[in-house]
Order: sequence, then structure tokens, then C-alpha cells
Amino acid sequence: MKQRHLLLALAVGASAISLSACKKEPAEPVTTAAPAAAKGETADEFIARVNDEYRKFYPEINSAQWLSSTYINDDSQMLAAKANERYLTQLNGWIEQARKFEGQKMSPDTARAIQLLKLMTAMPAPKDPAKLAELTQIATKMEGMYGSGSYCTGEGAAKQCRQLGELEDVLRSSRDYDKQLDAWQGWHTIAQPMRKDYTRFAELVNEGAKEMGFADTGEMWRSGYDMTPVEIAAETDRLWGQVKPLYEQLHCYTRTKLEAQYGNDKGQVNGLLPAHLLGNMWQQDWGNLWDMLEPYKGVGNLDITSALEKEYQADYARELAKAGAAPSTEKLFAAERAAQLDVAKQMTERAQDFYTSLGMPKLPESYWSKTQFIKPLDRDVVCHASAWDMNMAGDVRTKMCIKPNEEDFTTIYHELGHIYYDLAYNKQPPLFQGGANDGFHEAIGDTMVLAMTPKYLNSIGMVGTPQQGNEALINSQMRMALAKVSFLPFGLMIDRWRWGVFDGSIKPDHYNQAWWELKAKYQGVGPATPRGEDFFDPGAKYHVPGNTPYTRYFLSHILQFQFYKGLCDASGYKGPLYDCTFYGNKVAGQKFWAMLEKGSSQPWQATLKELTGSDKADAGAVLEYFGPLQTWLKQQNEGKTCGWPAPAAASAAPKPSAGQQG
Ligand code: X8Z
Ligand code: ZN
Repeated sequence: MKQRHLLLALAVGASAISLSACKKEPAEPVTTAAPAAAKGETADEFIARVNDEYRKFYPEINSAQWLSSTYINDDSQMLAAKANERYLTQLNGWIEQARKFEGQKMSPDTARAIQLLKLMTAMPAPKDPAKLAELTQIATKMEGMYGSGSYCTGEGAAKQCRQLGELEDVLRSSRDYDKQLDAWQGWHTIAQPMRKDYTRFAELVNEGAKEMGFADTGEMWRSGYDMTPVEIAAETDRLWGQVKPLYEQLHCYTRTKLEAQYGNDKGQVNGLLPAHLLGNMWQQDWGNLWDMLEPYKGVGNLDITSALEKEYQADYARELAKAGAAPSTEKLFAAERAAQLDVAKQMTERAQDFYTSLGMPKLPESYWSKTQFIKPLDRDVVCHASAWDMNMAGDVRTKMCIKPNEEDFTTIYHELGHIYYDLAYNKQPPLFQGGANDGFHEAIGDTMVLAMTPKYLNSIGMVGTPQQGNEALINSQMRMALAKVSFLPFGLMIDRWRWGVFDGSIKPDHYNQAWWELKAKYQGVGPATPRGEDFFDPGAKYHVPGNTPYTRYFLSHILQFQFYKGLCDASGYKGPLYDCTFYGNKVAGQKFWAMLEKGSSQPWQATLKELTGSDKADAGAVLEYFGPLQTWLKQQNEGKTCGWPAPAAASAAPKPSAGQQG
């Protein structure tokens, strides 16, 4: 109890190492077998020792986790669990030892480091070793189930099994209602068996969080924002209120187009957008509906996916030529794989070029040899994109299953944002090697994506000469809105669900009902067929079985517009915000790098102020950026009844305590 009060009273906290990037993190330490604390050690000496020991430990745990994510099998998972166990034991020891410094005089840096130490995991584990073992086993199992998830249809010779990537391809490209429904439902079958595991998982992490002095795991997650858990929850509500009218306009326009495509009865469900028709498994990015939603057909040449596909075809033709006349099946296959790898690397080189154009360093050689660019075919891997700092000393990698399409292209820019953040703050002591908060970590690469204007895309040969005029502008704004605006309510609803699970207001026998109520409330999205409690639809989204907090992405989608505006200003740009690219501008690059170097060494508000002049998260830049589109959407939607009915339960106010009392 005392610890919780201390924690909140200090109102310190930012995401630390393991919470900051999108990588699998170790579970919480459990045993009390702490490494010995030196007698008479001061708080400053203690933190220096923890930094030192942590740095030594770090490569081992990362190697084990890298292996278990890129070779999912029983052996790699067992080894990862063992490495975790050793690491977690040590971490628990540090947290235990830190208690003796409570209330003592220490430097502000040491006080901050101690707070960060307590928030280093998103998976607080109970102290009971048996329960810890159970928790880590469940966590490993759920992530493995997600990574190896497969939907099989047919029997005997006609049996066909498809993994997430292939099912996503259907949603991306097919406009056949039934095929899309089958792909969407098929993927969601992989999560059904997770329901029991997740229920137990939630019980166990809550026990761990309570032992650490938090009301529940959700409150612990909300404690990493240099403000109280109550304040950050209210902040996200406020920010959502700012952008909701824009989202509602985009929703209204999209519903009209879906109805035109699929008919009034199928293009909507009680005013909600049908979950399987939005081109994305989770309805978090509607960019794949470009064929349906492009405001002015063919104006502006923004078809990045086609450009990448062409690149792939050209590369494949080159590889085939190397294989000689009448190549064997093996050679044909090898040519295909070589072309896929080539294009994935070319896409990554383009992203790297953006960063180096700002004056940032090239990625080290080891990045190129150790990264997983494309999906291996001989084993299961976790395809969900992630960025890894293996040793705090330059061994950085990304893990993706890259395909030549726009979504993956921008995801590479996103992942390199994590990597450049890692490289920039590697000079900091390990406990300060994190994002200013976790939303910052997610926003770096996306800030670059905002600077991918038609002018930039043309300059790198991706699209033709940018067209001028209002129609081209609206097309370009729509392209960005389908990725960014559609995401906003999704970024919020996932943790609204988990906060409810953790604070007990969402009970296991209502997991799915609450999920769909929140999807309806925030996103205006609904399932085309009933999704009762025999399903566990939250488990079909990586971050739930992977236990990655999600509010970071909502914050990122606000912050990245503030960063973008700040960098445009720094570059000396004058003009409408949406037209700005700081590509190639070293002054902007220097300013960005200076922010990255700070890591989590100071409250994020101070870091934000240094970059943007303001210490408050604010959606003003989002609204400024999308001004022309919002006006256009209002015109398109004129005379339509926009909005959607709120589901009864989810429209109720959140449980007053919401696990947030300090
Ligand atoms: O998980 C990610 C990244 C890794 S941190 C690929 N993102 C969220 C998601 O895919 O759900 C990026 C945007 C949102
Ligand atoms: Zn990320």
C-alpha cells in the first residue's frame, strides 16, 4: 500500500525498456531469491549497480526471446521461459531491494530510475513461485497459439490451412462478401481456445499487481505517464473527444460506400460497419478499401501497393533470367523467394534512407544480416512486426513478414522509428533506455510516415509527378485518414476492454459481449453474425495474447501529429501542415535526434516541450492536418444520418473506481 502511494504521489513514471518497444517482454520476477544488496549501499550506488547488472543480463534474455519468436517450437519456448525465469528472479530482487530506499534522500535521477524499475513489466506476477510458473507458461502458450494460428477447411486431399497472412490477403483484396466473412471468422477460430487461458492470466497478473501495491494490472499500466492513473485515463477521453467528430464523418462516408458496394442490408449492421468488410482483420486501418473509398478516381497517383508489386515482378523476372532457360520447380521457387527478400530489403533501404536524410546514422551491417525480413517457410514464427535492441550496443533487428504492399511499407518506417530510438538512447543508463512514454516510442516512425507526402513519394520514384488541385489534395488526405483516423477509436477500445477485465467490471462470462459493445461504442463496428461467449474475439488481436498495452498507440496517433508539426516548424516550413515533408532536413533531424537521445530520463512533458513548445498532448495538429478532408467529408455526408446507436451496456459510464484510485 505504502509503495503505491509513494508511486502515485511522486507521479513519476514513463515506460521503461521492456514496456516501450513492440517486443515481447520478460514476465515479472517472482522469487525472493534476490541478488545480494551490498551493505551500506546508497540509493545512487544501488541504481548504478542495477544498471550494470541489467546491462549484463539483457543480451541473454533477448537472444532467448528472439529465438522463440523466430522458431516457435517446444524447445525454444522452454529455453525462453528459463531465461525469463532467471532474469525475473533478478528483477524481483532489485525491486525488493529498492524498497529500503523509500523516503531516503537521493538524486532526482535515482528517484526516477527507482520508479521506472517498478514499472518495467506489463506482466506483474504473483510472488508464489508455482503461480509465477503458471503465468509464464500461459503467456508463452498464448503467444505461440497466436503465432502458429491456422484456419483449416476441407477434408483429405482438399484440406487447406491458412495462416493470418493469407487470411489478411483475402480481406485486403477480395470484395466477395462471403469469402471475406469466411476469412474473418476463420482467423477468429484460433482465439477460441485462449479464453480459459486468458481468464487465468488476468487473475494471475492482477495478483501480481496487487502485491506490488496497485489496485489491479490496469492501474499499473496507467501509472507510466508522469501523471496519476486517473489523470491519464481522463486525458485519453479528452483527446478522443477532440477527434471523434472527424472519425464520425469518415465512418459515415465509409458506410455509404459499403452500402453502395454490398447493398443496404449487407453494407451495414444496425448502422455499424460490418467487421469483415473493412479490409483489415481488426478494422484498425481502412487503407485497403482504397478502391471503394478513393474520392476522385485516378487523381494523384498514390497507388503505392501497385508500385511495389511492379518492383517485385521486375525483380522476379531478373531472378528467373539468372535461373536460365526451362528452370526446374526448385529454381522457380528459389527465384520467387529471392525476389521476395530483395524487395523486402529494398523497402527497408528506402525507410533507412528517410532517417539518414535527416542526418541519422545508417543501420549497422549486423542489422541486415540478422533481421527477419520475410516469413520463413520451414517453421512457425510470430509474424507481428517488432523491433529489437538485442544488447544496448548496436545489435538491432526487426522481425517482420514483409509483403510488397503499402501497409507493410509504412510499417517498416514505424519499426525503424523504434530502432533509431534505441540507437539514440543507448548512451543513457539502461534504466533510462525507454521512450519518454510508450506513446513516444510508437510515434517516431509514424512521424516519418506523415512526412511521406506525394512529393516525397515521387522523389523516391514510388509514384508519378504529384498532381495539384483540390481533388489530388482530398485523395492524398483520404489516403492518410484511412490509416490514421480510422485507427483512433481502435487505439482506445482495446485497453478500455482490458482495463475493465482487470478491474473486474468485465467478467469472464461477458468477455466477448463487452468486446463487441466497446467496438460498437468507439469504432461503430459490429459483427455480421452473432458472436456469443463461445468465441473469444479479443484473442485474435496480437496484443491481447502478447500482453502488449495498447493505449500507447492511441497516444502515438495524437503525438505523431504534434511531432510532425514541430519538425516542420524546425525545418523552416511555411505552408499548410499536410503539405510538409521534412525529408532531407538536417535541422529537423537534429532536433528529433536530440529528443530520442533523452530516452526516458525526464518526464515526457519536458521532452514534448523541447520538441514542440508545448507540454500537453493535444489533437489540434490532427485537426489542422485533416482540415480540408473534414470539410469535404461534411459536404459528402450532407443529408445523411450519421453516427450509430450506442450499445446499452457500453454507453454506461465506466465503473467509477476503474481501479484508478491513487
Ligand atoms: O503493433 C504495432 C507495430 C509494432 S509496435 C507493428 N502496431 C499496432 C498494431 O499493429 O496493432 C502499429 C500500429 C498499431
Ligand atoms: Zn511499434
